[in-house]
Amino acid sequence: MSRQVYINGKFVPAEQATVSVFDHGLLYGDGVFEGLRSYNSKVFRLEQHVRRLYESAEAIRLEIPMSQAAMGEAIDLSVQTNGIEDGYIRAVVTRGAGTLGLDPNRCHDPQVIIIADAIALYPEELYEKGLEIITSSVIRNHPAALNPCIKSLNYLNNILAKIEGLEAGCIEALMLNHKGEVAECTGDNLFLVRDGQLLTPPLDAGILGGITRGAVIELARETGLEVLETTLSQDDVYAADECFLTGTAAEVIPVVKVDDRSIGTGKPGPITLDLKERFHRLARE
Ligand code: PXG
Repeated sequence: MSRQVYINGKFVPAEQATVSVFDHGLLYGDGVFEGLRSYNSKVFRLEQHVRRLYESAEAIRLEIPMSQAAMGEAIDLSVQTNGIEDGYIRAVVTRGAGTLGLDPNRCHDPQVIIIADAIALYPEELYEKGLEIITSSVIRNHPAALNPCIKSLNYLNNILAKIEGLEAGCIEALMLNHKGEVAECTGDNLFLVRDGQLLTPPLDAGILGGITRGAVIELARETGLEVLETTLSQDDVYAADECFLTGTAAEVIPVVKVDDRSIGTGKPGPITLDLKERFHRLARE
């Protein structure tokens, strides 16, 4: 059976789930999205993702034509309808079809789309060996230009950094902010371990407040680790004992090299591996 895609209140076969070429989501990247994950057919931190979707929408003054509760139900239903156990879900809200001009007031029909699919996992080997990443020359969007807290359909900032990473043979790339501070990776947040403390850039470094990031901070505090949300430099990264990334797709993944510099022992560290296990259990419990 073909995939059933939710679009504006109905489930239709994937091939029939289409939007207008005049949709400002396409013409201008004018819209918002969320990437969620299901484990055993249950969506991880559904309410938080839905809240973030609505916060993103509010930030771009896009009114989503349904309640948060109805959105949550539609996301759950997308997973059930497609018989998905471990899956990846994309929720998208576009500004809708308008005219060939920026004016969002000419768009009257926001499109609500939910796609539930199987998850494409990173190879297990990467979790055992750890990632090698580079620092991209592309800086993260200035928060006063397009705040990285908004998960908008305009991901070019991250995509340009991702291209640079891929050209260097890396599946992730570290992005600095306009002040040269460590921000995050193209689709993952960054953590360091230094002297037994967990460090991660604060939201005002210009990052997306990752839901996995939040869960890992909670888990770390539960185990008695001190967690500091603090400004980090590239040198802090190079000098760290351990480094890892967090994200819905990656969960917790160790980083062992940044810009050809080995981090710590050059192997995934004990605190990273412990948090990776704890998150794995939390997501599946
Ligand atoms: N930073 C950025 C810029 C992100 O886009 C994260 C951090 C991690 O946040 P969560 O809430 O997932 O812990 C993200 C989100 C994909 C994909 O298809 C993943 C993200 C964004 C866009 C696409 O893998 N990650």
